[in-house]
Amino acid sequence: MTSGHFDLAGKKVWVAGHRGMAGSAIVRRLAGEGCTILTASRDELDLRRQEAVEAWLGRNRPDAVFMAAATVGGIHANDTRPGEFLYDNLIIEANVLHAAWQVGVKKLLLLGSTCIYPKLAPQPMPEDALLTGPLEPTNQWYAVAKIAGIKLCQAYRRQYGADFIACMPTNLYGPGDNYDLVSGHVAASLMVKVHNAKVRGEDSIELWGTGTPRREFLHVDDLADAALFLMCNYSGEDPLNIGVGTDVTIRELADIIGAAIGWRGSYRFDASKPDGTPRKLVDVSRLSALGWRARIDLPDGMRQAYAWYLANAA
Ligand code: GFB
Repeated sequence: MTSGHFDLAGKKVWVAGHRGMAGSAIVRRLAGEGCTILTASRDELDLRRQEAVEAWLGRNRPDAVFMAAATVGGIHANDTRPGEFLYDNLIIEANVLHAAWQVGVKKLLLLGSTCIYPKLAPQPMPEDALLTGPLEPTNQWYAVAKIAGIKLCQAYRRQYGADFIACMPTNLYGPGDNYDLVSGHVAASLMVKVHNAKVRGEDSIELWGTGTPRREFLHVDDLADAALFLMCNYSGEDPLNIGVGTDVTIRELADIIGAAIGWRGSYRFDASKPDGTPRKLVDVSRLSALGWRARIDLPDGMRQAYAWYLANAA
């Protein structure tokens, strides 16, 4: 593992995907760093168009790139839109990384995902579990694209000496999430379901699957802090996990969200929806050894995320 300091002050920093939950948190976190933050709206720049990406990067010439742009969604979206999840993510990563290398970007951080690990990886999952077994079928398309992104970073580092690094954040929650019940991830979806049940005076909500899978949840402000930490302090070929080190069952998550919102009730289980990977807890020992750890615990983070939802999205 290699460390090396990269200073953001005075630099031009592009946050690709600044409208998404992770990208917008990185923009908020960069505010005090003394850098010029570059963003491009989807109307201005379609990242799936290679010439457009090359032209935009050629004009703007960032020093550093946070690569947070991706087509993302929860387990159902991953399972039912395989073409979009594979094509969009492959082409966006290839366009951004290649053009970034061409214009001489000095540092790039790619956000991956813990779904890159085999379905039955050892728990907690160490970084070297990558490519040691079959993927979870529901999100294999997204996982293959993210694995390709990690490999692009490694390949450009080896062949061209580009300082491109990759990280694997665990499941995220927080301000700016996708609150759509069909395409969203579990944390935001359960927040909406519990909120609606409370408002309507209902005493039960629906959970997909069995409620028994275990997931680890990282507040997106912690993710943004970790992303800046790695951008400034890490330079190496090995991708690094970002997580909190503990997980909960989906049923326990629903209880935590209920407590944050002030609702208690029972759960109906929809067996027609998939459970996905039984457990997805990352081994955070490499990131801890570098000196970073998450600060926001799940009950506090959920209360804060719900306050944001009430103020901005409910
Ligand atoms: O967050 P989630 O959609 O994705 O679902 P994954 C996590 C677990 O929550 C699954 C259950 O076991 C779901 O069956 N669940 C229960 C629900 N109720 C609900 C609900 O109302 N909505 C949703 N969405 N889930 C995704 C991957 O996997 O995680 C992506 O598909 C990505 O590729 C992302 O890696 C971080 O954690 O299973």
